[in-house]
Amino acid sequence: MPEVNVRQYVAGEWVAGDGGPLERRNPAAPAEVVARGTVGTADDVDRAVASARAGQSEWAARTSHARGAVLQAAAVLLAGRADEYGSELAREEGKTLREGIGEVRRAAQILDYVGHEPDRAAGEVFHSPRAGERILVVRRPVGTIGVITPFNFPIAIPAWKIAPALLHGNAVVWKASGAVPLLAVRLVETLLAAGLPADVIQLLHGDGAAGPALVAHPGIDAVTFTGSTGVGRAVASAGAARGIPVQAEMGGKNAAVVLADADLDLAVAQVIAGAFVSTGQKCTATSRLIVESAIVDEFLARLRTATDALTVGNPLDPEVAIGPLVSAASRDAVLAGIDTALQDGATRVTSRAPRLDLDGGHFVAPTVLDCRAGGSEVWENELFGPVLAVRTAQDAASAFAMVNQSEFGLSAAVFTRDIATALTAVDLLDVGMLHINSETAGADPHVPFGGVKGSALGPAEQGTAAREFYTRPSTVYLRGAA
Ligand code: UN1
Repeated sequence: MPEVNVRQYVAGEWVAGDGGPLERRNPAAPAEVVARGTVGTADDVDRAVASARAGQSEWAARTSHARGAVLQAAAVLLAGRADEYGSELAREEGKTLREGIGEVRRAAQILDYVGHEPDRAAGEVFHSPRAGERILVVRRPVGTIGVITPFNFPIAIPAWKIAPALLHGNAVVWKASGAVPLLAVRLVETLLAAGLPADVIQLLHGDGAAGPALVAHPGIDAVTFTGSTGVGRAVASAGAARGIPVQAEMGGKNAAVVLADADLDLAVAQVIAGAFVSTGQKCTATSRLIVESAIVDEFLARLRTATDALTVGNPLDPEVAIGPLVSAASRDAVLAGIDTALQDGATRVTSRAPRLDLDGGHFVAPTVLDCRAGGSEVWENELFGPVLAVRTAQDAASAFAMVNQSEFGLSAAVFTRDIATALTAVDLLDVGMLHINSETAGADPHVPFGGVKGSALGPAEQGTAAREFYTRPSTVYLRGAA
């Protein structure tokens, strides 16, 4: 496929960024350039914010149903291009074609769900202690929202931030990850083709100056961010210094607990999906496995067989289950993390050597590490790759305590056939999302998505929860004049 010249969308025009070159190569075959352009600068941010602010009030003055109709139309357009954009996504990001197409469809589903928000309840009505009065709580737009998105879901995460921001009457200045500029262009093109007014969305590229400039800009009224915990906290402190709300979705070290009474076939399949799909590059990926001691030998044997059977390679090949890491730097960091764990006493459960040299791509074989005798670093810290660290617990109670011994609290999975054990997990686990008998990853558009502890700051995303962040309440004491 030819390389695409990716531009920014600023003040109603597709323009080159003022910054240095941006070049995105296929992580499975780095000789191939997928997209080329230039990155955004603080000047680009200035122009984008000014344009967004100029357009916001007119957009907010439209009915909510009119705004929703634009999102619904965008959903239809996006679904119609799912194969094409999904293939671009796979070439740009490295996840498999099936996942790439699935992600574009998912983005369409999110736009459609949010596009129907006007048909849902819009606020609350309270009684008043005073005769002849009602008290309404209505929701008003926040203003102009800075949106900062990661590489790993190039269109689904942007959709779940941008759609509710727009629906609730805000304008958006979006700084996309420099690793996935092409899908960012596709989403903006789709929204414009669906009838979104030009100045309500602005797109900036790159991982340089634009992000910090956006967060610091006095014209930005709130920032939503997904990425690492380190950057998320920096964004949150910059936001706090300016007195604006920040929503940050950050790291995870998500555990799957497999208890002795679990359906082991189900558990193996789901743990593998959680740990290795998207090459482990999901904040919701399973990166810790806690197995009840009584079944650890059997479970690890099954896990090893199934993991060894996963085909790694070109994500466009339908036989391939696991694509490359997003970059050479990520691959090197993941390989270094594995080495450190092995030097520290962990042992490799899987047969394949982690380093895989295929077409010069950034591949790492899916790797399971037995961390019973060492490897606390890989047990505690997010590697963001296809690496699963394993420890054992004597019983459910100690397994649940281990889940909670983490600075993170995004998602967890518990595999058991005992409903009482499952309900205990519901009560005890400090996570934003708990899966009973399914993998740790995944997020439906109509329910809250979020974490606790080091995994998140601010209100949850998606579903009706999104309204918390993208609106501000206004309490109205309503009386007649008489
Ligand atoms: C999913 O589990 O399907 O960055 C979505 C991430 C999360 C999204 C996960 N914010 O991986």
